[in-house]
Amino acid sequence: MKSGTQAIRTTCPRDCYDACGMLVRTDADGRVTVTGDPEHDVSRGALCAKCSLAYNGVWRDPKARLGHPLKRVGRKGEGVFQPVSWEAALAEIADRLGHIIEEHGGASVLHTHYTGTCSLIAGNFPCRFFNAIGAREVDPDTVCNKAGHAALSRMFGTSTLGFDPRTVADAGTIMIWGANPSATAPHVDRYWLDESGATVIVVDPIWHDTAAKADLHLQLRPGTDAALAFGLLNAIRELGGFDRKFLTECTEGFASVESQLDRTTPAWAATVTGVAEDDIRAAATAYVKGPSLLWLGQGFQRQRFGGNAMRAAALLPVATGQIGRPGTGLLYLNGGESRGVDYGDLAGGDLAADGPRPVSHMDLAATLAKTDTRALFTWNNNIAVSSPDQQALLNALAREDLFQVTIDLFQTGTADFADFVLPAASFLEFDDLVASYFNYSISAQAKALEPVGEALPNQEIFRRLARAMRLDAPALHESDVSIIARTLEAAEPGLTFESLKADGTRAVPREPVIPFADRKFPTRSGKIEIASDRFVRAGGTFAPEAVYDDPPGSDTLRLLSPAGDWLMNSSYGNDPRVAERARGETIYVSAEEAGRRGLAPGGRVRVSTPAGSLVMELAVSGRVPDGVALAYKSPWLKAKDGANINTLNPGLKSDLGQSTAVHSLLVTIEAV
Ligand SMILES: Nc1nc2c(c(=O)[nH]1)N[C@H]1C(S)=C(S)[C@@H](COP(=O)(O)OP(=O)(O)OC[C@H]3O[C@@H](n4cnc5c(=O)[nH]c(N)nc54)[C@H](O)[C@@H]3O)O[C@H]1N2
Ligand SMILES: Nc1nc2c(c(=O)[nH]1)N[C@H]1C(S)=C(S)[C@@H](COP(=O)(O)OP(=O)(O)OC[C@H]3O[C@@H](n4cnc5c(=O)[nH]c(N)nc54)[C@H](O)[C@@H]3O)O[C@H]1N2
Ligand code: SF4
Ligand SMILES: [Mo]
Repeated sequence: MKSGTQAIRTTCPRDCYDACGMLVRTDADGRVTVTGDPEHDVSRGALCAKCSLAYNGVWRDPKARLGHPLKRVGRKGEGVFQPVSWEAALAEIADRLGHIIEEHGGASVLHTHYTGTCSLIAGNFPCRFFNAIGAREVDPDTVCNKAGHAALSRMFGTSTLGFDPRTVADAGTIMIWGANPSATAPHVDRYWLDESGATVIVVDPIWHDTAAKADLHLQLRPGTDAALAFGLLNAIRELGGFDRKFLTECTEGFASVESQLDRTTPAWAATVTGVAEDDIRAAATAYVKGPSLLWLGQGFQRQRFGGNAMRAAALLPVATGQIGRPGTGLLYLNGGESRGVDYGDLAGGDLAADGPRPVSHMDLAATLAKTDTRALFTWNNNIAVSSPDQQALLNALAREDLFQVTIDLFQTGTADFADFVLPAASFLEFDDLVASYFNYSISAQAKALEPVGEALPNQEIFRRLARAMRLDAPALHESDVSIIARTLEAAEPGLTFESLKADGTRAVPREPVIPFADRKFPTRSGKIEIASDRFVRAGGTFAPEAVYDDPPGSDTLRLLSPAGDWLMNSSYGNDPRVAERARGETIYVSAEEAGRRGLAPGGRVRVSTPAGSLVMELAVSGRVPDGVALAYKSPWLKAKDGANINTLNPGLKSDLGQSTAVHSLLVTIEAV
């Protein structure tokens, strides 16, 4: 390090499995560089390419960042604003909000948020304010992973207590079902997976980089996951791989699964899924041999029967009793609860009393179109880009009688509609905590830079707004120092922020966790509830079923729009160096599908659903099977430029959790 250079250790809090350790270096001339922390276990000195560019680009660029509160002077969506002081902005917001609540009640205020930052305080504290005023929440997970949570939490009693990646040394097989770590967990992919020594099986319609290097890639037709799972179960039974003792002692309802198995032979599953029968048998053999870890991704449950697909895939460890021992188990997302994180406390759950029912993201556009919603707050997300029913949503956001406040780092397409845009400080600019959703760890997010302009952390914005509204519940004014200290004490007695900052990341608990080692499950019965009325009441079927989607007709393709390498949802789409690489306007199909339609690579095509259409650039790719079109999610969108892929999605729902089924869209593609 050059003399006079200062380095501050911190953590990337974006929505990513990795939670990389970072160094923010400031040299003697004041020049700042953001890099990976060489001493960090996960990232080992490198950040992903997108963050490397963005954190040394648009993320710190005062010309790109919002530096002052803005008040709208133009029409909604036009993006014309004038700067105002924090005092003036907060006073007027408090006044407008006060009147709306008085006349129409707290439930006429809607707030939508997600994981712009996953920092524990910045990601949760604002909910205290909304709970206190009785506002209505747009259920955040419904745009992402709710079907999976709804399935696993009913089955196991929790969806956030997954295998501990530290136990990988004990695993003989790792099965990755519907996740793409090569893009969404790049360091986990490169180090944890590659160094595991395990047999790796990937279940995914796309031949992505993790699939390409796996020992076995089960390239199923999208929407046939449950059929594949049942085919695997049939093969496993034939191999004598069922753990009958475990099934009897620890589960309820397996008979409803077993009664379907005679029919779901590997040969049948091969016909339905498009995966070779031999590969299904090989995967079953490797899984049974084990010990096996099953990583259930978030991508594959975004389909019509996503909840059922999740329940079916999760039967593999259940039927084989590969739970509660090192090197076994399943992981969806690891919640911070096992590290002492109390999300109810962070988000002020106690303040909610009997709050109004949350709204699904799938119903957001329709909800906003009605005049009973009078005010909208958006923070930590960019709904104009990421949410479905895009055209209807943009129309609803244009309602002149809807009072909108948006808090972001940037003037996003969503912010263009706001009456007030409030500048958020970035995670580099304040202290907070990060709890990885893959590893059992807790990390310091340490202030490394001064905020851009007058930007403030989310939590400080809501403390000030609470003050402006004369709301005096102590939780609304609690300091970050107090929350950090309490959270760390719960994570590990005696752990201070100072010592965590020195280490960057701390493994919590110190010893690897073996979930369900005691064979007790936090369900009502204490067992794994494979089949139950609770699923029926939630809109699903009693037991998981070997159902599947038929292949698309000859003129349509199934559109998958998962994460790509270059964007973090819509974030960084406004960084020119990132946008150029992200190729957000490209749609990929197989050479056969292009040929069948007479489409030339590089040509402009119209992609349509009954909900809308979009002009994109066609590319031919060997990674995409016949019957499928691939586009990456969420290129940056300014409303005046029109639309992105979410204009094609009318807000399809999955079977459980009112959650997104964005990967079930059928599209037509024709030359323009
Ligand atoms: N680079 C990057 N990283 C990210 C994000 C990003 O936008 N960019 N987003 C973050 C967020 S918000 C999330 S939720 C996570 C998600 O990260 P992951 O859990 O990895 O999920 P996705 O990448 O959405 O989708 C994973 C895979 O699901 C596959 N898939 C689609 N349909 C089916 C199906 O019917 N069956 C099966 N078996 N597979 C299917 C897709 O082909 C894709 O390869 O990533 C996070 N990390
Ligand atoms: N077609 C299609 N659509 C999808 C998906 C898909 O797979 N396909 N994936 C879905 C999924 S999994 C998800 S999670 C959603 C994600 O959708 P969004 O939640 O909209 O995600 P981002 O686009 O990253 O928006 C995050 C915003 O938060 C801002 N931000 C960052 N840090 C802070 C902060 O500290 N404070 C504040 N106030 N703002 C901050 C960023 O600048 C950015 O504008 O998209 C969903 N949409
Ligand atoms: S987004 Fe993920 S891979 Fe990229 S720097 Fe952040 S934690 Fe690391
Ligand atoms: Mo997500």
